[in-house]
Amino acid sequence: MNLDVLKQYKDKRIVVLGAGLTGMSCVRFLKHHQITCLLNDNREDAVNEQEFAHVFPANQLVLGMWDLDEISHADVLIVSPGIDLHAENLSQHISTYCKVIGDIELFCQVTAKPIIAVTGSNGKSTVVSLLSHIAKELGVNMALAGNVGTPVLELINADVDGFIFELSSFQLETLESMDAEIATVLNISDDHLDRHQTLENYATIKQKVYQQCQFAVINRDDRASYNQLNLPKENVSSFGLDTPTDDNFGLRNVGEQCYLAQGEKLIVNLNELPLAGLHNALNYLAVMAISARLNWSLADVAQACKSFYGLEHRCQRVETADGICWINDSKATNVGATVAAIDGLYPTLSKGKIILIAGGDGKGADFNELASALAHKVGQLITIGKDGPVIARLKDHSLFVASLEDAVKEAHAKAEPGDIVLLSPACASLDMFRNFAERGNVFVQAINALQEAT
Ligand code: UMA
Ligand code: ADP
Repeated sequence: MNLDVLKQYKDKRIVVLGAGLTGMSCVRFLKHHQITCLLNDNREDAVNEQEFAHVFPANQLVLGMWDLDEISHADVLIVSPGIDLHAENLSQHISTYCKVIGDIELFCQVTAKPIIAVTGSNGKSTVVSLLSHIAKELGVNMALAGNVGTPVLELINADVDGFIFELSSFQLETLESMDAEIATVLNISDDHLDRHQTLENYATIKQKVYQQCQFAVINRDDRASYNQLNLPKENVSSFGLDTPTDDNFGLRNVGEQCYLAQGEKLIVNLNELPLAGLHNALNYLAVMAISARLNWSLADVAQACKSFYGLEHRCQRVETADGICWINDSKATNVGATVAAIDGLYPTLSKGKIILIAGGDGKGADFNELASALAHKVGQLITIGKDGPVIARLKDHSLFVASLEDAVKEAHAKAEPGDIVLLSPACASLDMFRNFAERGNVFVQAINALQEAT
């Protein structure tokens, strides 16, 4: 670790914005290195003041409002990812001499260990969790952190050989010193446009990982995810659904069977892998490309993939005895994820229809990109939440209902054996729920309640 870097933070006015997981990890890290800071959160009850004073006696705490005086005099602002400096009108108070960073930047300034950085609009958590699972199966000691849940600084002292990071666009905004061993932007589709304004701006932020890595794994099917790439050819490998050339990754058909392949070499039959749908085939291919660069045996990697059954709330089947296939895809918080779920499930219908439950907070997305899938692959649309009425307008005979429980009741009334009822909201959950996990759990509970009642 390069702890000398931290000298620049000693005796500086440091303000940490946000007292959530990230903010608290920063305060703890700074305290560990005898660096004091002020923690500021505009929520009144963000932390217990007495407890904070006890654990961090040298630090100041300001809750319930932005401390504009401190912010405007700060030398360093460490900003939590959920805080939009523009929306909060904070940027106008930040001096031109102030360094604005995030927790990932602080981590990268200090660490010398290899980092695998994964970003993109969809599939990040699946890919990093799968990579972490494979590392364990292969006996490679790597820690998983970032947007997936554990703030990176919590693990900075971990006794590991390297880190697997899931990075969000919010975290990338304040990152400039990463030197990742491998980085990938899995894909780009509308997300967080309420914060990033345009898709171009969002794609540019995502591609910052390619300016801060030694080797890039790109999705050749999604030009917007790599159109700013500026690395020599030998430092790039690609994945896509077409037949791969050279040492790149893709799909190869042999008779009726479809294989993951590197160039001409077959790696594993897609049928042998647990995660269904072409979007997951892409996720597997990205993982293979990263693994190859790490010199992991692809046969061993394929074997390890067979024992990874996916994460909760991502196209997960809810067991029932009613002959209806209920699917919880609550983590589909943007249009791209919902289109991927519909496209992936539609070919599995032998008869019947898809009943889609969608809606919530669309974060400024353009829902028209759902129109084609709704028209051709969805039989009935039921919507909920803030943007439910807007989505309902995209399909005839749609229903807009007041709650997820009501949506489940309506879906049950309209469903016949052989149908799929898919909760894939294309929206964030925060207008109705604490998070996507609560939304998924409410969905499952409502299904179970119906099963008991009938
Ligand atoms: N806060 C304010 N004012 C604001 C916004 C937030 O004071 O305008 C305060 C809140 O009162 C709260 C704190 O900031 O006390 C929360 O900070 P935060 O929203 O940055 O959340 P953290 O708890 O630090 O969690 C963050 C990520 N959250 C977001 O990006 C919104 C977590 O990703 C991440 O797991 C965690 O850091 C560890 O790295 C969550 C997420 O929703 C899962 N990510 C988005 C996504 O996946 O789409 C990007
Ligand atoms: P993220 O961490 O990027 O949000 P997740 O792995 O949690 O990604 O998956 C989020 C949603 O996106 C789920 O609904 C999942 O089914 C869908 N999804 C997963 N991988 C992809 C992909 N490669 N392309 C499109 N959608 C995907």
